[in-house]
Amino acid sequence: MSAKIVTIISNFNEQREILNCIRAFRETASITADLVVVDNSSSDRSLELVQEAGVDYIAHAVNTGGSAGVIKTALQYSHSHDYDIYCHLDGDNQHDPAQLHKLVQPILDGEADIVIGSRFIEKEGFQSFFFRRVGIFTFGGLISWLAGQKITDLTSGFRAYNRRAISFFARQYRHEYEACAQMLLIAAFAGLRIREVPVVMRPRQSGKSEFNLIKMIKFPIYSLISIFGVLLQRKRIKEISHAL
Ligand SMILES: Nc1nc2c(ncn2[C@@H]2O[C@H](COP(=O)(O)OP(=O)(O)O)[C@@H](O)[C@H]2O)c(=O)[nH]1
Ligand SMILES: [Mg+2]
Repeated sequence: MSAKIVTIISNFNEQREILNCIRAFRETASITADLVVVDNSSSDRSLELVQEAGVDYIAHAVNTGGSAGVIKTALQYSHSHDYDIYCHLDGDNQHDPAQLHKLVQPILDGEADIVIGSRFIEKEGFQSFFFRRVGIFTFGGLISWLAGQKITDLTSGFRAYNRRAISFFARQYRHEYEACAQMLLIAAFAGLRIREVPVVMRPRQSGKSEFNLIKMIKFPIYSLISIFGVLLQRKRIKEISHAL
């Protein structure tokens, strides 16, 4: 029996790239999967373009203040539509659908619950800018140590989640998580197996990254507070994960 897979594209004001992203998926995806776009209340024409392209979509009525809100919706959608695997692509076309099989295979082989596409294993393609790499490296080390699992590309959204991970985050874990980093620590405490695979990412061609100067300053402070918050809830996370 083949796995039921959904690929969800995160969109916020990606009018210049969203169609390239959809086209790349349709023409080059290395897996068979349904396609859904989650729009985080874009103010440009991107949602219209998605509608014109005839892709299924979910449109948030209000912006959730960052991409984590899209991932929550995507996990809930995957759960309520009974998918075995949810693959995530960013709408800025940085993630290559031709590499999706790399994310899905460890799940099909029963080796992982969450697979992260990491650009820092083979160090090819877009590597992000220096200060962000320093942040990813520092917090990656901290999270890897606390989680007991090696994570090199903490902020990579290019991921696949299996049924256990989908179910845990959609159904059991009701608390807030703001960032990718915090989410991975929660996952590790819940006993979910995280695995990284090497991928090559493209640089963003247009639009703006959500990591601007203010976020770069806030990131280490927020991350430390949220990591501390997760540590305090460690016991409870373990308890609810037993209900999986
Ligand atoms: N800036 C921003 N991006 C969002 C939001 N919601 C969803 N996204 C999408 O999240 C994805 C990743 O964002 P991006 O800024 O490229 O992150 P980066 O690649 O890690 O620098 C993109 O596909 C955005 O369109 C939001 O509220 N703000
Ligand atoms: Mg991006």
